[in-house]
Amino acid sequence: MGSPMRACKLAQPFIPHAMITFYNPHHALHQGQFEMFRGALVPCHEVPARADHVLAELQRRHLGPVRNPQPFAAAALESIHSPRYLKFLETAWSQWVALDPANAAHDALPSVWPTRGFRTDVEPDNFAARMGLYSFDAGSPLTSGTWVAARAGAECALSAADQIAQGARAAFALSRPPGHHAGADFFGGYCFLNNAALAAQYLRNSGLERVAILDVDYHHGNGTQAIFYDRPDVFFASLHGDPRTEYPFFLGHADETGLGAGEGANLNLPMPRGTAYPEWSDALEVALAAIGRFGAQALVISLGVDTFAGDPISGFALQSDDYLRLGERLAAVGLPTVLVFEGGYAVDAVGVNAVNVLQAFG
Ligand code: B3N
Ligand code: ZN
Repeated sequence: MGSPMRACKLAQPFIPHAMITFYNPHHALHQGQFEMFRGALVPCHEVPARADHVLAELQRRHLGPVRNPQPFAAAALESIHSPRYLKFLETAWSQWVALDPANAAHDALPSVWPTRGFRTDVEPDNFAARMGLYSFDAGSPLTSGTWVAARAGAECALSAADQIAQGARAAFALSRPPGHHAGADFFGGYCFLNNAALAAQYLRNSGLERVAILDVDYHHGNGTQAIFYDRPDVFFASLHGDPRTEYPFFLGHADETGLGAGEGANLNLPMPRGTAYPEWSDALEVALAAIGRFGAQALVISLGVDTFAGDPISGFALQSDDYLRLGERLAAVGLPTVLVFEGGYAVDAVGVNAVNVLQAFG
């Protein structure tokens, strides 16, 4: 008797319960040229090759199926982001080129922002002013393909969350551009749509009452924190470089514990430059214990691997093997888990490091 399984034509070896990956087929449409650093334009660190390396390593190790994301209605993005911000992102490139056709040759970067005492309720007509209204740094170039790439990246996170809602143990969103710095109505830190927040909200909407987000990227996930700061139903825990010295500088201190109904549902564990796995994993245990006390029914991991010792823009000292230990530890939590790709700029190592987490997760 032939089984239905034998009739299937599998592109990859069949591995029972293998983690599914949702890969953004449009990610390379977002390819910034330069970011501002210390007064100069330097080549972007957040490059398409990052995701290409992760995909290649996944395929080299035959770590489960890789699928394109499914499409989602606008309401899915509006569950986290404001309609006026989404409209801006969708139309920004055509507005930029309409200013001057020559603009098509280079990316749009903000240069003016509303700081304390300025108004943000009135959307300016001026394009540069709108860029500033909807951003917080000059390191995140907006390109011709940013909207299409960011939307498909968000759909990877939503598709991964949908797998969990349907009973899968784990799913990986190979999203690019990353997301955890993006707020409800602002971009920055190479991020435009908050993929992890969208996944967490999707899980809430699918009936789970308590969801935890654990952010292990080197940089504090200021956007994710801001989105859920006053909410008791989504716990946010973050391990990151101390914002007194590390980007994004203005959020991520240990005394940020949540607001109002969300008091107690935010945990920041900042650490000094040079932190290596022994101390870092102590903080991981603190975060996991808090997530356990919260009673999370599912976990979303903001999986940045810019904690790697060789990362060119970060300051921790994790080694490639440490990501195997991280994956094992996350699996031991025993919760349905969405893993969402965030930072990691040591391009030659990013595939090995990210896939070490996934392989050890099992
Ligand atoms: O921190 C930087 C930065 C540091 C070093 C650089 N070199 C050595 C040229 C260049 C830039 N820039 C601020 C923007 C950092 C965005 C981080 C995005 C991220 O990974 N978030 O998780
Ligand atoms: Zn990062």
